[in-house]
Amino acid sequence: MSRTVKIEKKILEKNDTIAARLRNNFAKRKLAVINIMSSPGAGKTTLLAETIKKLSGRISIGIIVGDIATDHDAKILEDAGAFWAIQINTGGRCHLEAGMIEAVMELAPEKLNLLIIENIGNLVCPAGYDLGENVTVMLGALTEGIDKPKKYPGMYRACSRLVINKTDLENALDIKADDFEKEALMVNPKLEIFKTSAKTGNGMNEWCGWIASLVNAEH
Ligand SMILES: Nc1nc2c(ncn2[C@@H]2O[C@H](COP(=O)(O)OP(=O)(O)OP(=O)(O)O)[C@@H](O)[C@H]2O)c(=O)[nH]1
Ligand SMILES: [Mg+2]
Repeated sequence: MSRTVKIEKKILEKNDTIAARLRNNFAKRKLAVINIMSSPGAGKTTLLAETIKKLSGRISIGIIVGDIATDHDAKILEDAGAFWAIQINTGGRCHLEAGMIEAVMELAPEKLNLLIIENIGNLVCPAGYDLGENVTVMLGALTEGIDKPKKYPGMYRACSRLVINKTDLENALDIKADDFEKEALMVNPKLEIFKTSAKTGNGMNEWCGWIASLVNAEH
């Protein structure tokens, strides 16, 4: 058992070293970087596709998407107007690691001014792996139920922003976004919160306004 813990510690230390190097390189390039995490199907790709459609005329957005298999999401985001979109298939690993990001950044075009990393849908492991980002965003969907912040506190504490998505389904689910917000704030009172429907566009102006404000901001 103690051997397992030691190996895990070593992997995380290696990840942190690469993440620090990445952060340094992102800063040199003046590149804002977001790591967005959620459970599978909460709406990351849909939200990002709508975000890119709104902002791609003004901002060169690069996307790195992690999934266990398929290039489905990268294709959607490329079609939405991403300046650069690349898919990482982990084959079975349930999270992205800094080494994977560093490897694909060798292919990134110079002209990017915002990089968004869509992490693998999973409410546990991605929270433990620094990817050199400036901002960590958690996306919770009303369809998951409002007990999730308390059941997965590590993820909610690892993030500084929370998007509560699928607000169009409030009535159908009989779950209020305001109640989800209260639960999340009990776990992490510092969360800054957006409420969106990537389907109807509700709340998208506030979310996209914040995303745009990250470009050229001091990191
Ligand atoms: N009603 C509703 N459906 C949504 C919303 N956002 C996403 N969806 C739907 O939810 C499903 C999953 O959305 P995705 O964007 O693929 O979710 P994801 O988080 O990227 O999923 P993974 O990458 O597999 O983890 C799709 O059928 C979307 O159309 C929303 O705001 N409202
Ligand atoms: Mg996706």
